[in-house]
Amino acid sequence: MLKKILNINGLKRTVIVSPEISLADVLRKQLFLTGTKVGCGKGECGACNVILDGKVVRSCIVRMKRVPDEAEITTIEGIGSQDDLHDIQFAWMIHGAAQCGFCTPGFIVSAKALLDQNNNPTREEVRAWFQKSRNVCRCTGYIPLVDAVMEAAKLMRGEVTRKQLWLKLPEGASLVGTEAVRPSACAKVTGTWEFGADLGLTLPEDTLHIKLVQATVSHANIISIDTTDAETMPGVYRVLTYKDVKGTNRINGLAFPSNKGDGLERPILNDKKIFQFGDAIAMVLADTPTHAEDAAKKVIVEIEELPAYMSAPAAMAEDAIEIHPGTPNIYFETKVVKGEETAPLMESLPYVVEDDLYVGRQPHLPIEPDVGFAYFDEEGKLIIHSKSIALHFHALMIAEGIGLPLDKVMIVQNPTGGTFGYKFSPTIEALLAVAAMDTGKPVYLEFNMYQQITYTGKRSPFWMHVKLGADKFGKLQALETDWSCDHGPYCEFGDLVTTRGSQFIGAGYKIDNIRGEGRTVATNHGWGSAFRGFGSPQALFASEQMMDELAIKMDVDPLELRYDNALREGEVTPNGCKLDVYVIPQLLDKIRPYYAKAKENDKEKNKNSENKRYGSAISVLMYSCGLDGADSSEAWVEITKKGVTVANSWEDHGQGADMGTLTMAHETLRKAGYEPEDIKLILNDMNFTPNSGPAGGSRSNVLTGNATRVACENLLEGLKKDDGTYRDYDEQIAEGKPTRYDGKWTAPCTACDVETGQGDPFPVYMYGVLLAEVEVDMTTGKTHVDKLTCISDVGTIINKLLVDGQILGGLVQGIGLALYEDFEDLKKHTTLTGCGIPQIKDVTDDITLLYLETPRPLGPYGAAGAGEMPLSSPHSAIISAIYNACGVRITHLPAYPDKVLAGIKKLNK
Ligand code: MCN
Ligand code: FES
Ligand code: FES
Repeated sequence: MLKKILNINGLKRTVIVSPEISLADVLRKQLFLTGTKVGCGKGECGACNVILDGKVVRSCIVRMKRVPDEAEITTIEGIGSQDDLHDIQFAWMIHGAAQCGFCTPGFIVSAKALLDQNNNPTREEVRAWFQKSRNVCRCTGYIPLVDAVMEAAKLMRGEVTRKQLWLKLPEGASLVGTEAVRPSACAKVTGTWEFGADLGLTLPEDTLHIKLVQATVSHANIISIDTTDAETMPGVYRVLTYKDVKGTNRINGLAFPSNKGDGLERPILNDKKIFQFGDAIAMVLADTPTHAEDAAKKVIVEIEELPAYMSAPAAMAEDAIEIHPGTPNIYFETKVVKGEETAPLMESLPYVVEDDLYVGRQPHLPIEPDVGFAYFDEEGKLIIHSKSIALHFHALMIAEGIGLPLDKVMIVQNPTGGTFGYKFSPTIEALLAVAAMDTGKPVYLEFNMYQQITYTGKRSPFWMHVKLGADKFGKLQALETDWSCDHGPYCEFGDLVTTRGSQFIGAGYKIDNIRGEGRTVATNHGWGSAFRGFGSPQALFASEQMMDELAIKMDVDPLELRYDNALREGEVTPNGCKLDVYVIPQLLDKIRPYYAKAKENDKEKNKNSENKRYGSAISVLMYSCGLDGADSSEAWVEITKKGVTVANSWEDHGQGADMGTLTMAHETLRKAGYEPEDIKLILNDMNFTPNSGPAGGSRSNVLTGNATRVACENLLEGLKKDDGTYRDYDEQIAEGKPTRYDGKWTAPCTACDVETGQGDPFPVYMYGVLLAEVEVDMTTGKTHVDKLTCISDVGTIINKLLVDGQILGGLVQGIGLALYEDFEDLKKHTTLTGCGIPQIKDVTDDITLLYLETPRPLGPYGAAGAGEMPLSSPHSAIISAIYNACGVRITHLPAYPDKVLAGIKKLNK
């Protein structure tokens, strides 16, 4: 042990520490300075950055033996507080730079060190500084962070005042469309927004720490699990296997009726088989995480290894055994049957293109790894705190498996450091439940980044073959599609994501005749979970690429081909239904001048360059808001002495559910004179909040926005006096009238028929067009995205900071999907860097956002959603821009340099 005296945030603190422990652990766990976050724990993300003797250090990799005695340390707590914000924190808020907020303290600490030595940096200097400090953000696309530093520098130089920058709305004004700052921003920028691992430190002393025994192979029969040695290890309380699970030990995957599986493929703790690398086979519960981890190594698992099918084609091979005995590996099929038979048509058409395309297993890479805890409350209810973005779904999906009645399972969402959809699936909820039920004690489980990456779900890869034909006038006449969705071993939402192939291959265009067939395939690679865009990045990559190939074949401009074929008033989607609004031609009109200029620039730059080639291209972005069919959401509101309380389960990944709810409620309630500060929010705690459905499918702004609006309208109706004014709380009570009102909204939609793909599944859609400009290094094959210009139509913009943030973050994940990100190699793709997370150097600082605001008939105050549209097909524009730069078309993502280089070499032969 070492005794150290440290000068932390200006205060002398004495700590007794192990020499090997990290500074981050001492700050967080011994000094409770939880503003410093731990993401990767390996020096890759900068979430843990602090200033040590004037230098930014990643505190997760600084061992205490290396920290000098009397070191001066500044953490986020020393930079400013909620009552006394630093200029950087203030600037971070007004630029919407904290989405989930998990990376925020680390960035602000780095920025402070930079501005202390240079209060007038250039944007390039700021970017270089964040790169050097290894700060990584998965939500924002980085631009708002650089904007915030530049603004903070101006404030610090006295060139502008906070008063000038802070949005002050006149009394009674609407919040809609403004840059009002989200309610959680102040806590996020001060490091006081308490994430799961922070709350974990507040649990009672007898809390048990869980560590998992996980599979190290991808497919095997389990012969035996021997826990004897582990049980005798120091500090161990219990070692649990499937035998200790009181229920069916299965997660309910909510399978479609036509799914050939029963939806109960996924064990909570594996019993007979291992289905994927990382499967949880046993849980050790001990007094400390280290004791649990040491004991987990002593559990002996005897297995018989089986052939592992690591892709859809491998699992579909004739000789492949059934991964889930009794269920075929192809367990769900769906078709598209629209218009005439396409085969004879294709024969007769002058222009036909076809290709094979692949979009892979993109990893979500939130900076906060999965974390949660559980305990029983005084009424005997099991309370599970996690990163769930589907509270009521998840309770339903685990109740039988753990063996508790549904009404005894309550899930609460912790402040969450990003999910990007992986938390649409339950992850550790059932494990926590099993542990709490077995022991009756509070239990805590946190993943490290390796477990986060190897255990949690991934984007489901699509293997697609697409054929598209046009007549001599360039009008699309026929589309044939075939797609296989590799959904990993667990079926949950696999059928649903497969239907996206029928809904979005060819979306946005008038194509009267379509035949298609898609299937969901069980494999032994990482299980498929929702990922932002949910099937549309796969589907649209195929059809957008085919549009570009067709344009080349026809020798027409790809923008004009899109323009000529874009859906117009009254025309129908591949599902045979009308759109909510018809705006794609207008969006193309708006982008046309930018596109023309980009092409000119490419020409100029290519004239003077040999080793670098430049190209640009566009893609149409489009996605739906809602779960298929009659999706619905609920909210309630209550008038109180202090104002109005609004409650819903609009789960927050980081996208801004708090601001969405506040704006929807305020827009309705301001008729009765309520101001934003009169509105209190209760969000995401099943003990209090109703079933609003998951925050997936970009549905919440529309569905929960509408439910919140309806609840507020019902309240106003209940408060209304005969003279048209509204009763206050006292008057309402005095008249014996109710104070609480519910609101529910259901989409007037019908799910698609799996035999034909025909239906009217969604109430609202989001649209965009992206122009990508890239540079390809002809000697290395390396692509850099130089510039993006995106025009979006997400209906009425509810909050400008939120929508800008959604679009920037989504587009940058699209750069990742196109160029860098994958989870394929179980040895290499196990860290943030290994998986290819875009760092600030990988992302252009030149992104222009343009908007068209077409009010949606069914959207609350005309709004659509925004979350997923920007990741629906940006990668297609980037891939086609690479083609336009150097003649190489990458149809199997990502476009790693070696693939591009191989293409260049082939062309040069
Ligand atoms: N919004 C708005 N005006 C509009 C449309 C949307 O102000 N016209 C705002 C909404 O109020 C909301 C946000 O934009 O705060 C996104 O709205 P919506 O598209 O309805 O999406 P949800 O609230 O249902 O959020 C889920 C969506 C999905 S599916 C994923 S995945 C996702 C995402 O949003 N994951 C995210 N955005 C994310 N953002 C962050 N930072 N982290 C994630 O993990
Ligand atoms: Fe320390 Fe990632 S760099 S947590
Ligand atoms: Fe940066 Fe979420 S705001 S990771």
